Amino acid sequence: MEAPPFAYSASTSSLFSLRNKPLSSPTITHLGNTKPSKSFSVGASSSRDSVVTLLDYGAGNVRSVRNAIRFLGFDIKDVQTPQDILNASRLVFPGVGAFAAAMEVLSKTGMDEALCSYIDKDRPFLGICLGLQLLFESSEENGPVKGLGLIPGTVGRFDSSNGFRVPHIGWNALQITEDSGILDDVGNHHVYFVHSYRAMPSDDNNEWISSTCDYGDKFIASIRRGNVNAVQFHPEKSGDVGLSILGRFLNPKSNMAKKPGEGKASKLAKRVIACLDVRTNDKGDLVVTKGDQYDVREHTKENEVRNLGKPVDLAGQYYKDGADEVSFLNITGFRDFPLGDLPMLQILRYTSENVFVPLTVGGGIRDFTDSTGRYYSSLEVASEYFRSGADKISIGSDAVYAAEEYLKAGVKTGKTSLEQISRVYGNQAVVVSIDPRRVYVKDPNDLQLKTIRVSSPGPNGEEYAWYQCTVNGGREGRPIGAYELAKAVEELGAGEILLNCIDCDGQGKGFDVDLIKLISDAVSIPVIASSGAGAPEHFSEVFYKTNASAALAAGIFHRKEVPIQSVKEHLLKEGIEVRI
Ligand code: 1PR
Repeated sequence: MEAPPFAYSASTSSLFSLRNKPLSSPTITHLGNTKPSKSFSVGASSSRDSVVTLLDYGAGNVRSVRNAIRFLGFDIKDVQTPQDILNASRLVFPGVGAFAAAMEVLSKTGMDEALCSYIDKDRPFLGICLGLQLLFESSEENGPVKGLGLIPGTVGRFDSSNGFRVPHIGWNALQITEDSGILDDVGNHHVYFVHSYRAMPSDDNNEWISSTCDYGDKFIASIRRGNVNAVQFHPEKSGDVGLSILGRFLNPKSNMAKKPGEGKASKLAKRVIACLDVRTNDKGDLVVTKGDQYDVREHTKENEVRNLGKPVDLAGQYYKDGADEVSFLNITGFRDFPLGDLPMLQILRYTSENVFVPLTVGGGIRDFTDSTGRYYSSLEVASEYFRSGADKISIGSDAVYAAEEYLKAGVKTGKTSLEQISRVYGNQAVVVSIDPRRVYVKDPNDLQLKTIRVSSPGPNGEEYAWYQCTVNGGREGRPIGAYELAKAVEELGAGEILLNCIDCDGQGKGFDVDLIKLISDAVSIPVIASSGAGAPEHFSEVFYKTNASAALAAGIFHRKEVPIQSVKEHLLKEGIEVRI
């Protein structure tokens, strides 16, 4: 098997040579690449001021952090040696991957000592996510594992037994202490978190804490001492609010050109996600399309693929409109090979330069042998997506096969794409997209699969149904239900479920509440409700009646029937917390 193109499992001598190797970058215009106007100008006054040193040890996607720093008008110098850390005038450390692997790299390269010395001298530092956790004494993640030991305390896993979904994914409010530095003005706003482990406040670390967050437990959302800052959330994925936090760190003297507007954040917000189904049309251009029950062709003589716009332009528009996340589904990925599909990777690259909320990409994530006999593991495919700007990847067909195999054998092989990718990138980076179709039955005892009593009877008066999983874009039904699949993929390492419904897709009559309730009650990972949104009321209905953490829509946004802002205003009016 090929070695994965990321660094921390490889020898540390290759540490800085492997990462972010771009594929060739053809100029592609049909994707759309309109640059949204910048709402910030933080700018630096001298050329030395304009350089930010970035510690990227090659364990995953820090492209978004790079993009955000560049967007704010700064250049990046990558750390190559421990001395680069000591010479930095300001250092950003966006930790990614698992705690133990990160510590191993830092100690093998001598970066650990350089970091401790830099921080001890109170030099400007910003740690992000794992970059905060590593400052603590130890972590329970695959451990205990020793950390840098600068802050008293142990990083532990969230407790999901109290009903809170783990990973903690989404937009949450902060409780800010008085001297919060770069977090000034953030108190009333949501910022984006994605993690399963967290550090807890104690008498010993109290003096470090600049904000906490409430998610089942009260955990440390940020620390500050002098010029040393670290945040558990992702400023580079927190929209305008996040950019303003980064901007204040990069240039403390700057007055941000635009302060985030007023909000009323108090807890975890429900997310509204815009989804772009992408595929090549008959002219060979990659377009955003949208199906009715997965049929994306116009019912005309030409029978063309429905073309609803350019992917990069639409993603940029949805970001400006307030989407909490943007998902790209390469809907013919099951038959094409995504690494041969440069435009899809280009879409991610262009989009991530200007869109500062999480990006998910799905389609075709599986092992593949190309026409020359070259074998690519699903991990390589996912790695390329991450390097191109994805924050999460979504697996469809391959997750169905993995779940079937697991349920049949009763043991995990550790070899499925789901297991491999979540082991390397963490389960918060792995979404499983389910494409079920409702199958009505007269008698629930006829089946061994989970059957539910449906709220409206089937065509022949059937009162029960099960939800059959499909693969290959709904083309093939499989002998496994959505309920069985969801539980199996949670065990295999999925961090989130994107729950489509073929019957409801493109119908505009509302989400399949029966299905979404069934699945969101069955698992303890977040569930994204998808398919069928036709009006803002459908979003409030799904949040009232089910435990969905997010709701996704496509058609109503592409056809400009309902703006994202109207959905959010409606949810707020209904007393459902959303990010503004
Ligand atoms: O199997 O790993 O290659 O992944 C393929 C991915 O592509 C899966 O996530 C699968 O859901 C998706 N997909 C495949 N074919 C289609 C199709 O439409 N012909 N799209 C397809 C799935 C569902 C949602 C849609 C919502 C909301 N489309 O993406 O956006 O239903 O739509 P609405 O708000 O307009 O009702 P693999």
